[in-house]
Amino acid sequence: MTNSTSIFPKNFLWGGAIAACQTEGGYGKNGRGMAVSDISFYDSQIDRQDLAKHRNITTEKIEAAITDPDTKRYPKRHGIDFYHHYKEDIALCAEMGFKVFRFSMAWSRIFPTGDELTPNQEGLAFYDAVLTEIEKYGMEPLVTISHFEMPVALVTNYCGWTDRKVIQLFTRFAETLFTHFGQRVTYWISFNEINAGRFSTFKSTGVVADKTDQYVQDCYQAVHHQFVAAALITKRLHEINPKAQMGCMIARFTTYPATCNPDDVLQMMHDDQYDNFFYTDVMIRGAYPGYMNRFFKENDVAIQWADGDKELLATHTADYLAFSYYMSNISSANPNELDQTDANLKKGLKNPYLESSAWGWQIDPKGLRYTLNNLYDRYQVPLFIVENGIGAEDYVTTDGKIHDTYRIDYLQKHIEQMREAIVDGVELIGYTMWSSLDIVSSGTSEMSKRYGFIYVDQDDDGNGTLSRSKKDSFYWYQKVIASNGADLSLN
Ligand code: BGP
Repeated sequence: MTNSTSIFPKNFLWGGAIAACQTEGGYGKNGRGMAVSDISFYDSQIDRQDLAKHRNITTEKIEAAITDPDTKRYPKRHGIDFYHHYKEDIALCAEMGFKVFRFSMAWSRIFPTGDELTPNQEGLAFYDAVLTEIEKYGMEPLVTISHFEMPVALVTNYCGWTDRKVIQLFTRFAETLFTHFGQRVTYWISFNEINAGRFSTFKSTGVVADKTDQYVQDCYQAVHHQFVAAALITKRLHEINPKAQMGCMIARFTTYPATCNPDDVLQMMHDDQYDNFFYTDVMIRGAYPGYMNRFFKENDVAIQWADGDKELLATHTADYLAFSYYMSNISSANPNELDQTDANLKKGLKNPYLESSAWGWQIDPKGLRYTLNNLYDRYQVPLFIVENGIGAEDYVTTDGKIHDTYRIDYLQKHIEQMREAIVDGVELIGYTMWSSLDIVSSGTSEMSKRYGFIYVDQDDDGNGTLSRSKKDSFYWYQKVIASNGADLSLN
């Protein structure tokens, strides 16, 4: 169904998303400190179907990167130079008709080592200027406070989020944003994909596997500190700006049982509980769920609680549930019987009923409708899709166009399912497609894995003019927004 009267609420927040660590550049500029994202390197020999070795950051790689001044080898240090192109980029998003613009404020641009008592004013001034551009076009800013960008000094000095002291440092960072930007921002997200603390630990919590002999314990203790920090800043946000809303966010790993065998169904139940619901149960229901007692016992995890933690989690829960959705996976009691494929943040098992992207991510629009119903039935809070899109190798044709019909097809099918979910009764408040422009890939640091409505002339080695060009999907999305989701037709 591509043409219909709009099902979407009249104030539906259509937009797109980016992250500071994948777009800004401005590395070392105006006081910005080194972030964990600056350790991510591009590897031309990367195996797109097996990113595990690329995700494993070692102490050796960290130490080498910290002393390496090169920027091209570390693509997130230059991003797409949003730091100098933000006015043009925001104007292009406004031309598409965006109602909301999702971006993150890099912690190390405001507190370079994370430990300072006062913020870097030049960093605040940059985000003042970004907000001014967003406001100029009547868009709502949606600000992610932590998007895999913690100062690397917190890793070397505190072992990342395993140290409870980081709660106080993060709260200082967030309070600085709330007081400085005050009423200019209504929608906030505490942690991008907080469940990445289990699947991509270094960039999410700063835990380094070869630095600990209790890796799983440290993963969950670090996430516990993030839960407490999220509750604390939610409390402070509501005190500072009662109209503002704090979202929690997960990477939604939607998964199906490989067969109707009860063993596969139980595996799906556990995967769903441990990989998804644990995080949103704590941040929306306000308490650790009972099923985690079994998991912690079976994995020798003993969370260290401080006085007041339980009350904080119970009292200051998230106002809405944000999530990223790219693909779906399979759960099997006998995973070795199925072929593997790659997926966001971790590997998955192949679903014979689904096509995959060139990076192996399984494309499942109906899985989005299932996910929306599943999450809304469980939590009855507003839902916000803050990442959805397809990474692909886009090419500029001789006539200077970029015919990304596969991206239009992907988005059209997913938006159709969003429409169905709304008819199913789901309260969906917004959609920020990943990503507004082509940016440096989070998992692989490639530029060639392109997601944007806007093509950016830069290759995997950081060469290019950085010129911005409108893809076919730019014009398509412009029409989708103008019709409030009623007209999804290709031409
Ligand atoms: C999510 C991140 C985003 C985005 C997305 C796509 O985990 O929140 O930053 O990058 O993944 O992943 P990738 O860029 O690795 O294709």
